[in-house]
Amino acid sequence: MRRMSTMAVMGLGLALAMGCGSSETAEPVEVVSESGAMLGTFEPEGAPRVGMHRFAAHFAPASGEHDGGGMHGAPVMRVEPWMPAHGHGSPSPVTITPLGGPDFEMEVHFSMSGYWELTVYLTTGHGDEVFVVPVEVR
Ligand SMILES: [Cu+2]
Repeated sequence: MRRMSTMAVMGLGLALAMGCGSSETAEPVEVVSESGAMLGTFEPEGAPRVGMHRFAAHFAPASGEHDGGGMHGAPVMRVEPWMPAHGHGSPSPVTITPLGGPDFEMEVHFSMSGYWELTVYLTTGHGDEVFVVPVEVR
């Protein structure tokens, strides 16, 4: 009897968790590029889960200078997902949609839960920047 009620509670929790991702917090992650020159903001659309997951990406000079000098021309973004604990990437390429200037949308296929890193390569008129974005997938 006790076991039954525990199962029921677990089932309810699972149903709630699967029902609506938007009710959970999905904090934007801010990452400074390896050169220190730029700041990337990566905002998941709902808490990251196994399957396809969308993020908004925004880039700005890390110094806070307002000229946006790092973003001249049309910046190009490339993303490589990686799961360090298991030494594998994603089964599908990341879909990247440029939204103009420093804004992008990306869709990442997480094949399993756990800790992932998204290595983001941004090429601008001023050179290449690399960001390593930590993502906990449930
Ligand atoms: Cu894995």
